[in-house]
Parts: sequence; structure tokens; C-alpha cells
Amino acid sequence: MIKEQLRGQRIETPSWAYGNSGTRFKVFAQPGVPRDPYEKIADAAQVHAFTGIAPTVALHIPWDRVDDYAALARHAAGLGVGIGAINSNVFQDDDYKLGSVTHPDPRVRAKALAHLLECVDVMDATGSGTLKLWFSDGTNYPGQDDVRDRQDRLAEALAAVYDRLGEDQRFLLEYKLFEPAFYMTDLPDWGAAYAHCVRLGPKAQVVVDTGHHAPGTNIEFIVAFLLREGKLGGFDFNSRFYADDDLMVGAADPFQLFRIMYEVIRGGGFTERTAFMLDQCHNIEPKIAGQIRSVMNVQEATAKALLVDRDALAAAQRAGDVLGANAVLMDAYNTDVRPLLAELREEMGLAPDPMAAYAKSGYFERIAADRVGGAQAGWGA
Ligand code: LRH
Ligand code: MN
Repeated sequence: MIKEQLRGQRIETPSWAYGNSGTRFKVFAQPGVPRDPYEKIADAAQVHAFTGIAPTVALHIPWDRVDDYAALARHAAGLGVGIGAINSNVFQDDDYKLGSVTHPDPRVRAKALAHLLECVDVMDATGSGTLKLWFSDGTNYPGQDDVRDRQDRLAEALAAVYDRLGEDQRFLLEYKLFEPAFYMTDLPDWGAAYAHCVRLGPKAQVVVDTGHHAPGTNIEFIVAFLLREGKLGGFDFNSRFYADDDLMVGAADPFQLFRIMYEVIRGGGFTERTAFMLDQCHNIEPKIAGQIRSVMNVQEATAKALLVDRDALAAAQRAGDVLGANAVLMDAYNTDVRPLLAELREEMGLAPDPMAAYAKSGYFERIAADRVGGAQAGWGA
């Protein structure tokens, strides 16, 4: 039963994780980095080839802009993967210094909205059903702009995008506590995102980026709450020790990832309606191997969460047996699921250890040798 559920797991990798990334201090280039979306998708296909559970790749526009999106989708299909969420980008243009859809100047707001609508065109062209909207919009000093007016502008733009969505399309609204704004962010937390989505309708849901909360936030509570309301659209998985570090999911806090996946399963969210996406930057570590490790981290946390003895837990909870209930959860968390997953991979026709198999494949050496010249992909900032 658990193997069956794990076999159906679907994790989406982000095209930008295969490109160069860094911090304001330095972006370290790496050998073999893709030069275009076609090569990014080829790398994403490797992650699926060795894990068997990463069949889609998210795109970011304009980083992944091409002349023929249908051809890009066919290229992906030819490699055994599909195009997942389309990510908008209204955070890198000079015009967006004071905001994008919340900017005081209607000309800038119109420009930002036009980009969001262009991303829906990309969804149509690639067959993607999901638009992910993150806004860097915010202010750095009290009084810089009117909080209420900016919310009105944001709501107006979201309504226009909502109306443009097709029958089987939806958008996921992403909140973030701070950065790049350092006083007020227009979509700072799950409550603000949830309120906008409730007002808009069923095609608007919230995405939980695990790096976008204040330290100490109980993220699994947010997950349980949003699931209960039918407003959890998905995740941007990564991990952090301090801020939006975008490290490998489960690397900083594997226990938190387990608790999140337990609430997903308990809340009926372990379905294909929930977008389990990675949103990470491999600033110093090899990127494809980093993605494979990340997919495995989510898979391990999921397997442990599926092992929770729900009946024993419910009985202990009903009995007020605090230690007993906690022990049921910890027993699952402390279970080594690696042998189970190795067995599952063999039953799926895969190598039991994806990291070792990928290393032995020589793919990295090949792309490092082939991908010489041209401009390596990055955040283009
Ligand atoms: C913002 C964010 C958002 C993306 C970007 C790559 O911090 O999490 O999801 O657009 O990272
Ligand atoms: Mn994100």
C-alpha cells in the first residue's frame, strides 16, 4: 500500500536550479551548466530518469523564453518529461523598483500585468495548467507608499489574471515575509495570500515556499489549515538555516519536512492536485546531483510520514496520552526507509541508489565536455 502511494509520487524540478545562481556576493559558475531551456530540460530529464518521480519541470519567464514553446514542450516530451508550472517574473526590470502590479504609476502596473498575461499564453502553448505568481513588491521605509492602496492595486491585477485563466488552469499565489523589500512586503504571509485567493475563487490557491517564513513559524500548521480550506495549491520546497537560503529541501531540517508531509497526507493533500515543486539554488554543489538528492529527501520524508500508525495515533490523541501520541509519530520518523525505497526503485526498474547510478552514468562528464562556449544560463539579473 505504501509502495503504491510512493510509486505515484510526483515532484517538479525548477529549470533555474540547473543554471548558475548565487548571492549578491558572488555567483560561482560551474562546468556543464546549460546555456538554454532545451539543455535545462535535458538535465531535468536526468533527475526523472534516476528517481522515477520527477516527471515535470517548471519554467521561469523570461529566463526560459523561446520562440516556439510548443517545440520546447515536444522536446521535453521526447525526453520523458512535461512542462509544469509557469513562473512569472516581475522582479528584475528597472521599472519595478517601487513595485510591479502595486506600483504607484499605472503605466508600470499595466506593463507588469501584460507580463503576467503573457505567462498565461505560455501556459496555453506548453499545455501547462499552473501559473505561479510571486511578487517582490514591497517598501523599504515607513510612509514610502500607502499599504491599503497597494493592496487595491494587487487585487485588481490578480482579478485580471484570474479572468484570463482557461477552464483547466489555475494560479498559485506565493507569499514571502521579506527580501528584496525590507520594511513591508505586499504579500508577506499565508493569511494575505489566502484572503486574496478566497476573494478570487476556486482557480486561485496558495503555494507554500518553505523558505519564506519568519524563523520559528510552524509551517505544517499553515499546511493543515490551507488543506482544510481547499486552498493549498502546492509547495516550493527548499530548506534554510536563516532566511530564504534556498538550500536543498530536507537538508537543514528533515524533521520539519516530515511533519509537513504528515499533515499533507493527513489532510488528503497527497494527490496530483497538490504541486510538489522544488525551488532551490545549488550555488556551490553540483546541480543535477543536488536535484536528485533533493527529490530523494522528499521521497524519504514522505515514506516516513506514510508509515505513521494513524489508528494508534488517533487513539493516543483521544486518550490525551501526550507521550504516547508523540512516540507514534517519532517511531515513524526514526524508521530507516532507505531499504524500502531501494526495493521500490528496483521494482520500478531503476537502480536502487540514484546518486551512485547518476555518478556512474558519466552524464556530468559528457555535458562538462560538450557545453563549451555560449553563455551559461543564470538568473540573468
Ligand atoms: C522568490 C522565489 C519565487 C521564484 C524565485 C525563483 O524568492 O521563491 O518562487 O520566482 O524564488
Ligand atoms: Mn519560491
